[in-house]
Amino acid sequence: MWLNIKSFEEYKDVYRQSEEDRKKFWEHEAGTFYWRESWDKVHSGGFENGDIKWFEGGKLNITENALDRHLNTIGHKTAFIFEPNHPDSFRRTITYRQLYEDVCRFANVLESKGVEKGDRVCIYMAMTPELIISALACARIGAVHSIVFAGFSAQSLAERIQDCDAKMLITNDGLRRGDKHVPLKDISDEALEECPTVKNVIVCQRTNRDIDWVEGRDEWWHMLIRNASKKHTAVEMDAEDPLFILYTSGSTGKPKGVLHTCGGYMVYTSYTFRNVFQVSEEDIYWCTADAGWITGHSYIIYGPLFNGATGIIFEGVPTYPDAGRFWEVVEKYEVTHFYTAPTAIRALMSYDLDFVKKYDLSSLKVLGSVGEPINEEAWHWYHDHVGGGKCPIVDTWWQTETGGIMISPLAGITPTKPGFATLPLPGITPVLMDENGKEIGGNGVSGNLCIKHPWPGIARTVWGDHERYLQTYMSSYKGYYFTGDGCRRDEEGYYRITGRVDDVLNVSGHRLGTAEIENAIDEHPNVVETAIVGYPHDIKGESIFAFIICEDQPKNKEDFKKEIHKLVTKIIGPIAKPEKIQIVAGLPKTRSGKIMRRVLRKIAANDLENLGDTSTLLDPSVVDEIKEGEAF
Ligand code: 6R9
Repeated sequence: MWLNIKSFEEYKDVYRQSEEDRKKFWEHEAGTFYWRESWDKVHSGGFENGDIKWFEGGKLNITENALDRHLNTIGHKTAFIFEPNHPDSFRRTITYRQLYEDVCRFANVLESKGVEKGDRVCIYMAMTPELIISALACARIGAVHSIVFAGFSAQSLAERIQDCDAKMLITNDGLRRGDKHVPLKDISDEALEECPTVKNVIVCQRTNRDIDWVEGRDEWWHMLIRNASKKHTAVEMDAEDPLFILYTSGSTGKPKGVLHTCGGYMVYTSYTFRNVFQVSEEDIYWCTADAGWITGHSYIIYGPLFNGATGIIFEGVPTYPDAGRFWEVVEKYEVTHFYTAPTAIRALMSYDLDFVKKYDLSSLKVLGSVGEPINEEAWHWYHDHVGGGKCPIVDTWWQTETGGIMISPLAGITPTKPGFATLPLPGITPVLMDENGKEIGGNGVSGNLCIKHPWPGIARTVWGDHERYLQTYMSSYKGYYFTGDGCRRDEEGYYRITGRVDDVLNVSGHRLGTAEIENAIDEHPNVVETAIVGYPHDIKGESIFAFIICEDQPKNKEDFKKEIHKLVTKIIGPIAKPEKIQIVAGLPKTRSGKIMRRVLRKIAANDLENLGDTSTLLDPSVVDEIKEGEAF
């Protein structure tokens, strides 16, 4: 029987057991899945050498656990409800059997196009069932999926395709998100000019707009699946074979392709989904994320399917056609579990409460939060007005690299506290580190958050750059995984994540590297150098501030800002546009040439009193000059 914790006492008990014998704990969890052959070794490797393996030698196909296994028991149960961008558009439900057949059909299509085990397939699609079918079909044939959020630019898409040498691209003609239209096929065409490895493009119809067509390369989804068989024998994978790559921003350089493998990721996402959300058979679970982010991978696609849950695939945005959209959907499908990001809550809080009150939200049992720290005001609004004061909030802390939820309340079981991710899941050992790289013991302390022991869901490498993997996560504190987050453990031992301590921004729950944005802005012919920092923002959590050194003073600042926005949108995507720009003569640099961002962050936040020690700067006078300048 798989683990399904039902009381706080049991949680504490299980946590203790997991600490006493980690291997036994995870082996038990893994034993609840269908494996074609059992593993030779539960676990090997560690953070010292970054050679972590789980369930090695075990043979499986993850889709047999997500789909085939359910056919005889819940084949007729709804796996997904698809809710389109506009409430009046065509919506549909898909049972587990239908999903299984669709995945098999598409797996056959992929194989007929020559995609083989280990090949990379890039998916750049609207939030529709076909996105999920594409990912699962890749997993079924052993191809590695790389889903790219359909808000990224052609250049970002091209970089991600090139980095992993993807052989195929699956996309839509276009998509609608709120009242915006995104021409996915045009963007793909532009990206593919730079991507010689892509031999086939499969286009799924969504907007029916005119698109260009490359004969011999492009094919329609609906034509290809027409005669494909609905039966497919899944390809056997080793537990440690790659499952997917997902690109995420780091503090330096271009985005990294975080790699997850089949066995460990399966065990971890399934276990965390079941215990955190406590979804039962009749429940309707809705995670509002996009499948282009890790939350979508783990808690729209994989975790819920392993557990036979009914989920919602939502194509839209919270404020279209109006700010009642989320609550309209909750009422319509009698959603029981609702999982979203603080930025969405804060955005909706700014509208009239009538948008919430208009709908019957009494079906809700559990609310979830993910992506960034949730401020107390948003927590209370969510709790009182959405949850009617009766639904526990699970504030789930985790990362692309962790594969699944790490620190979180178990719904209805762990006593919650606003702003706290509360306690680690059994099997996870968080530690706080001081500046000297030593563990900080006891409670009522703050430090950098590390994880002490490997868990099955941890990313195994950065695609094509294992050195960077070691450097980023395993070198700051030898023998530990470093999360990049700061954290406080209060008197009761509860964890509160305070935000990134590295050069990663979290804008509306999206991770962006400062270096990435700086590099994009530096492409402007009139820009000499840029320094990006984040500053607090009421809705986005954090917003982007650019300090720019120009060659010549721009004649018109507003025009300059527009040019910068256009450039950033082209190179990265609209989410990376700086909200504020200030033109400066110099940047505060240390003698070793590093930008002292701490000072710029204070200036951006208009906290000019406590700039701290600036004596180590090469030229401390630049700080005064920047303080006096004005942003636009
Ligand atoms: C799942 C996801 C990871 C970063 C992480 C942290 C922040 C995520 C949080 C949270 C406070 C929470 N973060 N969940 N901070 N409380 N409940 O968001 O992955 O996109 O990789 O971002 O997001 O800073 O390090 P990812």
